Amino acid sequence: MSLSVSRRLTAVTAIAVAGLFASTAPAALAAPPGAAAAAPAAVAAAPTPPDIPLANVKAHLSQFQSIATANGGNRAHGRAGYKASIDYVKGKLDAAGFTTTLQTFTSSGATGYNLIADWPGGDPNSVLMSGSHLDSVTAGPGINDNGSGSAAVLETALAVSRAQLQPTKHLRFGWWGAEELGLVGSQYYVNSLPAAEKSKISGYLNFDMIGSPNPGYFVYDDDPTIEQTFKTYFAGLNIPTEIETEGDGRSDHAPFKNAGVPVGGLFSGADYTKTAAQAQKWGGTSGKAFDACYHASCDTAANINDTALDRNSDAIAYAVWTLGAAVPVPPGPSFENTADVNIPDSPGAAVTSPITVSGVSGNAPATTKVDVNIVHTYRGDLVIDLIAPDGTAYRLKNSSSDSGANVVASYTVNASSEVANGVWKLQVKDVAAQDTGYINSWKITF
Ligand code: DTR
Ligand code: CA
Ligand code: ZN
Ligand code: ZN
Repeated sequence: MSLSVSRRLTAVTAIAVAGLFASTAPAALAAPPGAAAAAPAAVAAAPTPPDIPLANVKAHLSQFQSIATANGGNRAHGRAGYKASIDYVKGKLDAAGFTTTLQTFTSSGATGYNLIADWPGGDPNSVLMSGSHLDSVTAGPGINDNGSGSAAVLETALAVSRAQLQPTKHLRFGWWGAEELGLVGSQYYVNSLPAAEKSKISGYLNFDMIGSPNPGYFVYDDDPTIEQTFKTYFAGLNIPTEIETEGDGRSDHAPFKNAGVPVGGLFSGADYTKTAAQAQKWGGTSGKAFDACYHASCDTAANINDTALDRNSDAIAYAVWTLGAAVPVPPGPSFENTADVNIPDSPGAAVTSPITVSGVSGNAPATTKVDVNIVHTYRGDLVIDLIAPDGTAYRLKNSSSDSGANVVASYTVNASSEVANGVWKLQVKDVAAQDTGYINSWKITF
């Protein structure tokens, strides 16, 4: 493991220079202050999803309100208002060219209905499904819970028709009955699917309460790719998001998740209280519920925040177009340090190269990517770790008898328990005598 003289001289003179922090973040995320902003990395351009017209979504909500008003004030399972809601949604989809199926089931002695709508075309063995429950509680019209999700999913489906979209995947949409009785309709649908059909569903996107009057922007943290799709969308709007933590089992994605289907979704909050920190970043009122009319008679057409409904509706379209078109999801923001850092031969101390991450909301993803470029004459000498801002070490590479030169590699780390912002470090230690080298550059992508 001897060094050539020139290599040795280089190694001796190599010094750490001021870190050059470049970020290739989505346009809306500025590079860290003082950083040399690199040109944004080229990413596969996802087909341009449409803007979902807020007025169209609100028109569906107005219909749901009228239906409730004309049918005892609610749209609950087993009541006339629910069946009228199903008939309204089905009529729109039939007219738009969807293949619709009305699935009936019985719950609490009443007939329930699921509506399934398939957009003709796409790979029948790779189905992207979007859904929402259409029923309300008996106490009120259920315009936010969950007219909001149902109207947004409906309008996204109608946008697919307007665009005559020809996605790679097969697109399916669902409106569930009797969710308020305990996810009855969606569970019935999943139970009714043969295993072979279940395995064709590449993802299920759930939208239950997405227009809360005192809104938060929550993203389900289930499937990492679906989660990243939504986070990338909101990052493009410079809107921070949080992970939805109220309860995995609390909406219609649960039966799909329990059946092994990748799931994700969006949520604007229910009866939990908005904190001061959340009000600081999202606006609205701290100390008040995200939706003070949750499961109450006041959950009417007035119980909606238009901005949240609009943004979440557009996010649904973005996800359907991006995931359905099977175009690689644009990566999240990345940050790089290109400063050379000399690695002393064993038994020298470990060295580190820092990257300061800022402007990234929430936690790092389960698929945090670390690209490493190390010049060294015997890479088997090297132990490489990623050190999170809180000091947690993630082993990237152990030492070995690999006598090859250099380490040019990508590692994927589940750093989802780490806050993204802060100082991350690449730590390298040479644990075998002779041979030295230096960290040439490294990059972290969220
Ligand atoms: N259970 C839903 C509302 C709800 C409460 N927490 C979450 C979390 C994620 C989605 C939905 C919800 C309902 O009452 O319909
Ligand atoms: Ca919009
Ligand atoms: Zn509810
Ligand atoms: Zn709901």
